[in-house]
Amino acid sequence: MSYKRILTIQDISCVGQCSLTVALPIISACGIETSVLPSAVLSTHTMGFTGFTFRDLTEDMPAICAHWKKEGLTFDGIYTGYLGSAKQIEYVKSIIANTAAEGCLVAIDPAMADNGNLYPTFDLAYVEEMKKLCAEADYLLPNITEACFLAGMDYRTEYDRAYIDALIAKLCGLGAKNVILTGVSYQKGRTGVAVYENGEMQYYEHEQIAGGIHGTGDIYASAFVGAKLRGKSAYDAAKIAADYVVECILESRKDPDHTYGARFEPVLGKLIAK
Ligand code: PXL
Repeated sequence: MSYKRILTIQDISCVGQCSLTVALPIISACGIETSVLPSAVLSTHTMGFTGFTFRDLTEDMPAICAHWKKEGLTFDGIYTGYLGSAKQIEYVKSIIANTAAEGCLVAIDPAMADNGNLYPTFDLAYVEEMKKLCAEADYLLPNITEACFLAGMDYRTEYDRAYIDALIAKLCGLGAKNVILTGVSYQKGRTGVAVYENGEMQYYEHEQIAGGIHGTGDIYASAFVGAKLRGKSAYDAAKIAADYVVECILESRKDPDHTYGARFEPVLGKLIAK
């Protein structure tokens, strides 16, 4: 397996176990050089904390991209998550155009919504821009809420296979080549991932652990990207990431007061082993 370098573009939430503070250690643990481009710096993430600071780094992006271009730096993978502004999406597309190595894997986690609602810093104008970024995705990794915003479909908590198929068809209509849809639950107590790749749908189901923990979407996407870049199939990477998230949640449950993020660190060894 050749040594690979990935670029991940998402925010630094200084405290909160999400975005870059999760992606950098997890992808590095997968044995991949991980370059970072912070989209914004926040004192904490935006869910459950109030009064967080927010420094948008949109205007730093063109010069960073120009420097990388001058140095001839390219990436074998580019993975985007929570971004700082709608305008930033234009710059992110330019970074992909200018720094993707041949065969570069582009993974887009729309990271903008959950449980039927957009996160506090986003609006429908951002959703419109995110739709355009979907066209760049070799792998689009939304949860159901994000998929609904992007697809323009109603958010439902109970649904059938036809609803999931319709969501995924609309995401492919935006230009996403393959879709990994998380949080797909067809029966109580169980949840899973719909893996749509090369026109074929597969589903991996596992135990659902009650009570939401923040940041698990970021853990999921990071583990998926790490496993995929290490040569796993999309289905195997989706399964490895799902099992890892379950391990992280079980680990976090040891302290019921620790709800702002998942304790992914003590179980990194299990991910590495896979
Ligand atoms: O986990 C997604 C995420 C990333 N970054 C910030 C967030 C959130 C979700 O709320 O607030 C700043």
